[in-house]
Amino acid sequence: MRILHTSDWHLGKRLDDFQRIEEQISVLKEICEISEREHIDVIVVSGDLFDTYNPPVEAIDLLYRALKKLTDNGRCAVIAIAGNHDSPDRIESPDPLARECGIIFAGYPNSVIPHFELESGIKVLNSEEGFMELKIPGTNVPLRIILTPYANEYRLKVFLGAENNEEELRTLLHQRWQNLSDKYCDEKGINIMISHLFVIKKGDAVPEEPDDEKPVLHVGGSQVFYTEDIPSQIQYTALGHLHRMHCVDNSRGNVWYSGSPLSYSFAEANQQKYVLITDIEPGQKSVVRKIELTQGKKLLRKRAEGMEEALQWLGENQNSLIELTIVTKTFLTAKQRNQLNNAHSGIVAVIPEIINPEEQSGESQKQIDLSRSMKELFCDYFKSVKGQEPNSELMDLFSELLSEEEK
Ligand SMILES: [Mn+2]
Repeated sequence: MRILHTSDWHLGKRLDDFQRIEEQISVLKEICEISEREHIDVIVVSGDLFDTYNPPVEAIDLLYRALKKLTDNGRCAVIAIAGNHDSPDRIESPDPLARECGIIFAGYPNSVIPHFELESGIKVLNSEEGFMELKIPGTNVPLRIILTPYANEYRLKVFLGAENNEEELRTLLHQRWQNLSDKYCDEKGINIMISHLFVIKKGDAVPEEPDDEKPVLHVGGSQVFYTEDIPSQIQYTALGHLHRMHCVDNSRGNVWYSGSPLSYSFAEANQQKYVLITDIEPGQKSVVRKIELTQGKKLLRKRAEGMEEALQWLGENQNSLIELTIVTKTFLTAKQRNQLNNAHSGIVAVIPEIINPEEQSGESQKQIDLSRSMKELFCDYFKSVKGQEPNSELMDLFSELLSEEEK
């Protein structure tokens, strides 16, 4: 059985003012082409399908079109779960229609996939909370899938009946996975897991999460799970959440993040993007291959020594999105900014790095002392912007605002 694993599409995501939808259309088309060429049996999208709970219309349109295309008229099963950026209810809402095409959505860790059968041969053989067993056309071997879409700590605790700390949550989730595996996952079938969680191999360094993730995931403590919590019957674990493609652990079953199909922040600058293809036979170790994606724009970070170098480099790196640091003696003039923007249409940010030894030792380098009072800080700020002390009328107004804030 051949499985294509992708995740973190973040449809509708922008980079500052830059739309990425055209790139998303192209890269999903590329994934469809890879799927056809490789004769894929099952496609897995491991969460963060959309970038927000209320995605724009063109993102919704793109998701359904792309998933429908990937099913190849119901021949190929497509399984997509919710990530922390997705609204679980929104993900599941088109489910009855989607199932008719061979698309299966799971929004919650306790979602139950209803029994159904398609003319193409896709059939749900078994189903309970967080688990399903599928018949896939063209093979007699059943596919067992443990499904754990993203749940925040609170929801996960309620779902698992956990009360206390992270350690307990981890143990309970492990027990749940193990019980499902012991019940369904023997060597007569193929056993995989699909999840949108932060998973590391115990003892490994904790990788950086995507730029936008930290506030979401770390409310009330970090939820890190370990590959040792994954039951030994599971031959492949298709993870979503981290945007860099990598193997988390291949000591027993293979555990991989496919990563996102596009670089979505400058923390991912210069990353090559992939989809993963896994061949699995019953009772055997899975074999994983990566296939490069070529359609997205590269995100590039560049530090240029002056305007001349910047303009030349911009000319040489056209089809990309750029964060440009420019070493300069003064602040950039409006004219210089125009020159840069005329040289390249994908400049996301220009950061002037001012080198001026005389000024550096002076006023501009002064540290802000946050232990001082709000009024003193305001005075300083006003002086630095206006070049004079605020008058008493303004200070009275400021005091009034402060006292209202305190109330
Ligand atoms: Mn995520």
